[in-house]
Amino acid sequence: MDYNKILCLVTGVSPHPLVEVVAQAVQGGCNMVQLREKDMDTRAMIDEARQLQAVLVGTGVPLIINDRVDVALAVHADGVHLGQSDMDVITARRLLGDKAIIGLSVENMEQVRLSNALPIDYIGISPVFATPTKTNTACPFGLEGTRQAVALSTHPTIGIGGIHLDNVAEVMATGLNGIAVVSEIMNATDPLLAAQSLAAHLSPLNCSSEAASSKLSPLTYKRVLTIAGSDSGGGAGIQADIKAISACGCYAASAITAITAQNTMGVQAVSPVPIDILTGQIAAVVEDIGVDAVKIGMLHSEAVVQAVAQALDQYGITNVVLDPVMVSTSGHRLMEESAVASLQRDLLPQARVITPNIPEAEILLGGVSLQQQSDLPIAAKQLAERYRTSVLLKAGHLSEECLVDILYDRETDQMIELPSVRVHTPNTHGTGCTMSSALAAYLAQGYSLIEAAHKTKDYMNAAIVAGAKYQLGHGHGAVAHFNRWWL
Ligand code: TZP
Ligand code: MG
Repeated sequence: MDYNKILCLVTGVSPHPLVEVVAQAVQGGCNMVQLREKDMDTRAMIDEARQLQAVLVGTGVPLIINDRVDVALAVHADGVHLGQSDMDVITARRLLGDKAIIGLSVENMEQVRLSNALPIDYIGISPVFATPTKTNTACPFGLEGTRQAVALSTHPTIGIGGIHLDNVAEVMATGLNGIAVVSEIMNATDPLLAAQSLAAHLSPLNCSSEAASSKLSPLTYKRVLTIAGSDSGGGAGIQADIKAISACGCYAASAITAITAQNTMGVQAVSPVPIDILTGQIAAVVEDIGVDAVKIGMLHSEAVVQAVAQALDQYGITNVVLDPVMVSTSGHRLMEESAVASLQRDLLPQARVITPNIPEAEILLGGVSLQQQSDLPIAAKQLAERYRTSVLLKAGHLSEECLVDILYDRETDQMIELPSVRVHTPNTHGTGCTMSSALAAYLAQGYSLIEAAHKTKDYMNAAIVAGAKYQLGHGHGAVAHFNRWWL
């Protein structure tokens, strides 16, 4: 997370429906959303958090939950914002893990000083000015107090309280890394315009103070390389991978193994890319751009499998998600018979996690038959042992209405369930490519395998549900990778 120009929308009373105002605020440039509900039942708040997640999925905008660590845990939110009388940040950090964003409100200089030693990601300087939105606040910092707090803090700083369009410029000139607002956006006639107008003041170039510029650093991406085949139809393969990786917040690079003539109806032709061009693409990306994770999809022949195995070895790449693509949903063979043995011997053990569907798992286990849900955990563990890798086994080929994908995490010896309700839609082309790419994107961002799997499943569900509303081609359409429902 880059804290240099945070514009955080904190939810509150509004004349607009909540999801609409949040969607518009994000479109206008809000890059953090904090759900703040002081008097809501737990169940309703979880529900509301999920609605906001559906709005935010694919935008890269984190959802932070005010005060309620339980709600944040329940929905796998990106973090929490805690006040001085909420759960202490050390306990919250233990419960939420290293990757969670934890913000802490500070109300005076002593609290700023103490916060410097705490495991938090930012402080909320609260309030900058007195505000009718929250009346039980401490004495406002004012501009001079905010400047001093910014200078004292070793954490990124976000100001809140009484910040409006007419004072945002002087507020940002104190050196704050960002601002949080309720009423300026929630009460605006046009929330998109309000967010846009505030965002225009947040360019780092406008932060003139030394404190702010000392915290400025060039933005960096988390980078995912996908090694896979091209799908001219855009729903699967490299094209789906690039969309999913981007939607999940990473920079996508590609090495194409084969070119297919393909659409929603099926695969009409496959032409392999020469091996030296494949290895050339991998070298070009790794040696210049670098990679934080690699996703591997369609590998057409034994020579391709060997070339990829060798490249992973040569560059010491271990954060690898391997989707053992063998047959397309339309029944077209995408991997030559001879390549399968080589994949099993030389490549699967180099993956951090493999993502087979049931027919692929049956082949990889030497022809067993997986008939029902209860077979899947056993199969996942057997695959993990046989190929020395973690396994995300997808349940989609079973006939159940409730689909429970299984993750066996070999790193921590844990088996977890990833449930979802089956969506009745023909638009399932590319789900495997999309899912493995999303998983690689979350692993690139440093999430643990289990956290990444939960986030991937949430993203997939939203992409399938959103994709079901569209008609594309005459066969199996694609999922909606960029699930911004207002577009
Ligand atoms: N915490 C300190 S002030 C405040 C909160 C939640 C309310 C800020 O609201 P507004 O409308 O942006 O002044
Ligand atoms: Mg609180």
